[in-house]
Amino acid sequence: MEANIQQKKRIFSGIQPTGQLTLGNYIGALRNFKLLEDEYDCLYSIVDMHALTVRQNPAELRKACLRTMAIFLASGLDPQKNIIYFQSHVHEHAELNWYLSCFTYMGELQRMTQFKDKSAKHADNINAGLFTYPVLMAADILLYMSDMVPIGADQKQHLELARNIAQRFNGVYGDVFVVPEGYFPKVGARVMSLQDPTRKMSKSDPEETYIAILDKPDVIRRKMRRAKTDSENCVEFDPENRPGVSNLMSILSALSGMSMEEISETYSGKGYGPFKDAVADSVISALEPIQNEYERISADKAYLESVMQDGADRASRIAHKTMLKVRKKLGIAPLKL
Ligand code: ATP
Ligand code: LTN
Repeated sequence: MEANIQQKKRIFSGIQPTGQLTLGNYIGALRNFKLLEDEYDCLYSIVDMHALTVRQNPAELRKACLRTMAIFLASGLDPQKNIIYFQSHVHEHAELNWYLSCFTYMGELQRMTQFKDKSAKHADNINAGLFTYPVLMAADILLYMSDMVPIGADQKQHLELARNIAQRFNGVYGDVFVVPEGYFPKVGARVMSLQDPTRKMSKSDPEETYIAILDKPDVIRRKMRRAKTDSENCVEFDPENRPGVSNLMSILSALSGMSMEEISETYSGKGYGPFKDAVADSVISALEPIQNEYERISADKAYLESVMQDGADRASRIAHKTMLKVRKKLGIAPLKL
């Protein structure tokens, strides 16, 4: 059985249940999850322990966890084909996190740009978890011997660190971990904020800066119309000088399959109005089916619970095997001699 599972390459990815999932999460990560489910053996985790690096309201976090799970399922991920589960339900993540932290250098963590950004954002709570966050992420990935990790461009640096940790560990103990590769979308790997297109769209920023996967059509249209562009009325892909328009073009291209040239030809010289409406239309038609499914799935608590339990069981079985190997290699005392 296990041998069969291992014939397919393995994929792991995680999304934090912090607030509302955004169009950036969808284009950068979630959409690819579905595309990979037939060819690979996939684990998709709601990384709730990562979410605690920023102070959370418990009732809100609990809701966000279930909402994220329902969005995973509503986006079409099949829980039979994929292992969909909560990070905190598999205790081995925390254990491997500790072991790997002993193979990670302070200097490496100090270079992480997400740590620098988040420390600036949460200057009153620069906790040790925020600093060691990438080690837990490495543990998530390495625990399942993952070959590939579908992520947005903002996670490239963290993945590189996970690779370095795996290689360092393997250098000492032999080939224990698989060294994972990143999988990035061709267009839309970094969807930018609608209000400050030099920054990435982020679910922990103010509402008007992002489109939530669950935003209704009128809200999407309004946010798109208000999205920052420039005064030149020129639909041309130039991220450096026209970050706002270029961001909207990337969104349209990622969702419609149109090339940048086609978009330019179709919408240049007509003012930004029709262009922004077209972007809004493409977003609405991509998100509408997910929203309809979401309504149905989120009302079915028994189903959500069964997916959670099954995911935790299946993930735990793999995690358990990895940890037996890791503990043995490290010389950690086994219970049975
Ligand atoms: P937060 O704002 O709470 O830090 P986030 O919006 O960055 O959250 P995560 O849960 O950290 O979201 O990310 C989940 C996945 O979505 C990751 O693979 C990440 O690379 C991807 N992602 C997040 N934001 C974007 C974006 N703006 N463009 C493309 N991909 C993104
Ligand atoms: N760090 C990621 C979320 C995340 C993740 C992972 C992504 C946690 N563990 C493992 C891929 C694989 C983020 O902030 N977007």
